[in-house]
Amino acid sequence: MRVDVLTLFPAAFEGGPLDVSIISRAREDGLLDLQVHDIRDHATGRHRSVDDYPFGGGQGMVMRVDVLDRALEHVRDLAEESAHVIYLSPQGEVLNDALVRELATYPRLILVCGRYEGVDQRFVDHCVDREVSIGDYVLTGGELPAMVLIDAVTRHVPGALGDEASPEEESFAGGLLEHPQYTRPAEYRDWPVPEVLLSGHHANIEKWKQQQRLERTKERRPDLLP
Ligand code: 9WO
Repeated sequence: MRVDVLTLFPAAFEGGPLDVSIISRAREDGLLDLQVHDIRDHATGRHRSVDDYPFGGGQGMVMRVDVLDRALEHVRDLAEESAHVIYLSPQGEVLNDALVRELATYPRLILVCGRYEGVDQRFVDHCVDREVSIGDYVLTGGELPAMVLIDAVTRHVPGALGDEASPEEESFAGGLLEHPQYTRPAEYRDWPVPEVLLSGHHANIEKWKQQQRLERTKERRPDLLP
């Protein structure tokens, strides 16, 4: 999968979470081709400004539609594959497991990161395929949400998790939260491991795990239950 990012802060993507562990290996293996582009490269005029005052007044600055459109069309033309264009904003559809899986089926995504008070609505209306939020809070820009989206989607690119792991059989795949997990040492302070897990009785262990998943989901996330 190819992902292009449009941002005013390309440095935010260097030496961060996309440069370690599973995502780093997916990039080395050619499963994820991630390219980050500076929106300011497409600004014109003596001041190279990318933002301006909002029509109608109001606080702060808005990113200009002409600069964004030029940046997007330049990046779109860097590859042949058709691209699905996503703007990260709190006004978007909230990212969940189903949306992550859907986004992972596109051969190419272009992620646009806003700054300031947002982008000119004409850019969203005419250039963006979908607006995505990672949760109901406001940040200082779309860069961290873009990294979250890239991390979540890359895990679903075939081969990215290695041969053993599959994103099919994990939290949310079955619509429930995960059961609690324990490892050695079996004895530590007076903090016991649930006895059934040490019993070797596989049927009982599976029953316990399923019960834990149901109980936790009922307790913590009843909205996930059918
Ligand atoms: C800032 C602001 C300041 C004064 C009055 C109104 C205001 N609105 C905003 C604002 O929403 N700024 C956003 C910053 C504009 C788009 C990029 N920014 C952003 C994206 N913050 N949070 C996100 C985001 C994206 C996806 N999921 C969660 C949060």
